[in-house]
Amino acid sequence: MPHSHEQSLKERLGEDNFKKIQGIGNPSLNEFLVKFIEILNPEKVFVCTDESADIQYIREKALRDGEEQELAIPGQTVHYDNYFDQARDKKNTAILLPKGKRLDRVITTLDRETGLNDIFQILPNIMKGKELLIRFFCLGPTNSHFSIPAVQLTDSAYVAHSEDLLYRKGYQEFIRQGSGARFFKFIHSQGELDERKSCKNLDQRRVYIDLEEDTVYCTNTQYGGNTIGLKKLAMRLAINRGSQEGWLTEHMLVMGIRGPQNRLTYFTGAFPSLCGKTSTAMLEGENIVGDDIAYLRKVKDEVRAVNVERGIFGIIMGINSKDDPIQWNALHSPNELIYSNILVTPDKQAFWMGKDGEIPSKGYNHSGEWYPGKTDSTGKEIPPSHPNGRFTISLEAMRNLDPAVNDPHGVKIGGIVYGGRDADTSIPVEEAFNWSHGIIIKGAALESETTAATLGKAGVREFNPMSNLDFLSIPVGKYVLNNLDFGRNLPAAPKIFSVNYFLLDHHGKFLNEKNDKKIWYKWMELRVNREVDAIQTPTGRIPLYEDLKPLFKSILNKTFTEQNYLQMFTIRVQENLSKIERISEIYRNLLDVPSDVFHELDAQRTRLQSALKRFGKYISPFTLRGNRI
Ligand code: OXD
Ligand code: MN
Repeated sequence: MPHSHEQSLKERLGEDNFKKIQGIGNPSLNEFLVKFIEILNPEKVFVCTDESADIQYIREKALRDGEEQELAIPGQTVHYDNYFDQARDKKNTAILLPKGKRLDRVITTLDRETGLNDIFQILPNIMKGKELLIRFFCLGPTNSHFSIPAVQLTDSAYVAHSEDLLYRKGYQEFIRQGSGARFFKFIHSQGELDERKSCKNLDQRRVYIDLEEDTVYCTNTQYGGNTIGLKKLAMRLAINRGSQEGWLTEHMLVMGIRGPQNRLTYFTGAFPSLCGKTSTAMLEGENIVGDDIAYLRKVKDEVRAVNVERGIFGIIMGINSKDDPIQWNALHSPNELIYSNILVTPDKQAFWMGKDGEIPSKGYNHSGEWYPGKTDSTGKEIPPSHPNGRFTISLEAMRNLDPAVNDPHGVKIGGIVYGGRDADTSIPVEEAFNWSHGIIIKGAALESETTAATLGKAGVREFNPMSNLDFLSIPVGKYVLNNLDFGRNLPAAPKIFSVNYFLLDHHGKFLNEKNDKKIWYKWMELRVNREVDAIQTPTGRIPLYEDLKPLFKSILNKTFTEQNYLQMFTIRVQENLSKIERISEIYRNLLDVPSDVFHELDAQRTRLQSALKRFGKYISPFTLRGNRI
């Protein structure tokens, strides 16, 4: 390395840490480190390799610094974020846009120069008196054409520890990729902390994504969705890179569904946050590969997918022994895991909303000491745990982990599923007519009600194409085109489906129980393998009653009546037409929208209008029984 870099790094890092960086031998990494160590100006620097002693140092530091506290079950800790920093902060998260480039208004952007000026006012000396932790990870399996190395700079041992549970080790991967490695860079500082170890300067909370430099800056925030660089921040960088190279980064689970004779068919599934993605990936008896982010590539006419991560940053609310046996078991065994923003009782037991058992009468949570009826400064009652409280755990703690999870070639995808939180329009499961219908009508036209995973009001219906809108770093139209092109010329593209776990009846009651989703996946598995027929409707292909009934009986031991089927699978024509109008209007105002989007939307409208004339506003699935294919 140039003499000046070497000198500067040696001085700042000390002999041992310097050797670790020298071992990687990547000049752009050295340059990056020299620049930012100077700006952040920490008192100390620790370089973490893949060695267990280094990783242990980070775990212990999180406890020493009070960012985590130990719980009664060995290996478990709890962490708290600032009371007002409990979700992804969309308002202060921006893609930095170079002059002359355009992005849609639905994506928050900031002129690049303005953003960099702003962040470079906040960063100088932000780590004064603190220890900077430098960690190396790999997005996707190591030793694979999916692998993307990444370096994280942070002053939070909680962030560095979480990443250890969530991502594959990357120090060796940096070495393997050599000096040409195109790595992602993440710089995080939680800034000043108060006595409760929560961020003092939320007004300087920033998350800026610089696509030009593959770098993300993030300051004065603690919530994992804002700070764990490799999670939602890396997605923006990867979407941009994949768009240039012809592969996809999706907000998707990856899982294997078992069919007859133990056949395993892999699916990906896109759902907005807090809409059942993790609980789907955790279905008992099926195999999990990943629960949140997938890279998809075409290899020899097949769609192959990998889990970008190796752990779960899961939502804890609602997890109970009956509905979530796999997670329950992992949470009650001595596994290394970090809870965040839950209630901890005086005897160090973890409690969250929806857990089995009584609500404790006191404890400690994200608001400090907690008791039932406690209100916050706005007069709002504080629940025992935050609805977006989380648990961070390695997938290895899950007994349903798929053996192919680290396969450098990924798994072959047979089906792609899109789902949102939709009270009144989409039926529980439906297959698209073909790739383009699926990508546009099931994926690009997805709507979902907002949840506690982002700051702001929950329950508002929002456009969320492929459940990926929050993470897009390219125009929506271009993103949709990339998806269309991805499957266009494949001889056997994966089948595309929609699911809706949140459909209500006319009295506002959920039409499905939490575990009914298992049946939808079993049916999709049979469809992918061409073992059952379907009924053609104006919106897609739906299951036959005769196929669902035995699945409900044999898998859930439930009697699925004709009345259940009728209620769930009645096509709601008017609601679907209104949705087409809403979505068409949105796309008319977006950039670079491919004409296929309007063709598919128009064709769906025409089918629905003629069905409306013929059958009225609600079409019973029994009426359409003759359209069997
Ligand atoms: C997540 C999210 O944490 O999407 O996965 O918010
Ligand atoms: Mn997510």
